[in-house]
Amino acid sequence: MHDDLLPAFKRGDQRALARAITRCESGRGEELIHAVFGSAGRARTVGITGPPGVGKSTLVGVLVAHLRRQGKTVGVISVDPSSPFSHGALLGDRIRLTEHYTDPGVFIRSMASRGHLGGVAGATADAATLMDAWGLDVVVIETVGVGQSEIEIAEIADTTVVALQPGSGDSVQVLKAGILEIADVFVVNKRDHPMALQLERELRTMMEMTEFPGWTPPLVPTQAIAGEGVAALWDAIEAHDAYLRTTGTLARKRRGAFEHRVRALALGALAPRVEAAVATIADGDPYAAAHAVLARFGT
Ligand SMILES: Nc1nc2c(ncn2[C@@H]2O[C@H](COP(=O)(O)OP(=O)(O)OP(=O)(O)O)[C@@H](O)[C@H]2O)c(=O)[nH]1
Ligand SMILES: [Mg+2]
Repeated sequence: MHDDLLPAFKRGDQRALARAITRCESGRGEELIHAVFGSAGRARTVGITGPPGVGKSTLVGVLVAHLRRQGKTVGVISVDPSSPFSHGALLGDRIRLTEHYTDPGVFIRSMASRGHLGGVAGATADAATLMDAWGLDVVVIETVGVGQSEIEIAEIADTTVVALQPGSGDSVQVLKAGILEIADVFVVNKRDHPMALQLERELRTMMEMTEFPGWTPPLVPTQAIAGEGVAALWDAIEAHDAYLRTTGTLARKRRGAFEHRVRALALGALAPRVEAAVATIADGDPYAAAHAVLARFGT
């Protein structure tokens, strides 16, 4: 089925991992995922999200360095659903990981949805599964923005870090957009900025007004360009991981992520068939027409 891809993947060949991800991205990864998903579930997955320019990539870069010093191998997935063309030459620049490109313990990939049934979140989930099954210890997923697909991608990760920056006035916007609900850890980056303490105060006030069932997200100030706060950030991620494991929340969370993927795949497969049926249905009562469409699927 997969020519030489699967054996090479299992041997730990990095190019095989890259090819496997490409195959999944283009919607041809079903058999591959089937063959390797039993080996996944060991990696720690961390999502890093937040508005453009807050320093997510700089943070990922220093986090990768921190993890490498601990001897951990790391996969990085950079997702930018808003610009499917930000590949190739732009990638190194955009994700600021150039110093890690030659490190065999670091695997870096940018994502697009292309032909994937589950959209960009589905392609990202497959890439994370592949990196995990391939044997990377930590998978970091960077997503730009605060839209629905970012929130979806956050659902895939065990721990979601929401990064904000001072002086942007977007803290309230971000929190309105449902980001407060998905954050397991808050980062206030650019703490060298004069407004940094004010943003921290704003966030703490908002958090005091919120009921957190179980886990209260810690707030970690960082200065990513200087590598400051990165150890505290990883400690916060580890603390969240310990919470997930000791309370049984991890199993629930992963079940949620699993259902999310299954739903996306099933609906993704169904959507074009519904579209085709709708196009051929005669004008008239929309309810009766909807029933007629469903009847074609035995519903
Ligand atoms: N002053 C200051 N600047 C920083 C800090 N961290 C990152 N920057 C700068 O902020 C800019 C954006 O950094 P990126 O890491 O590319 O931000 P990003 O969130 O990944 O950006 P997108 O991927 O485009 O959304 C760069 O010019 C960084 O050098 C920091 O702690 N302090
Ligand atoms: Mg970035």
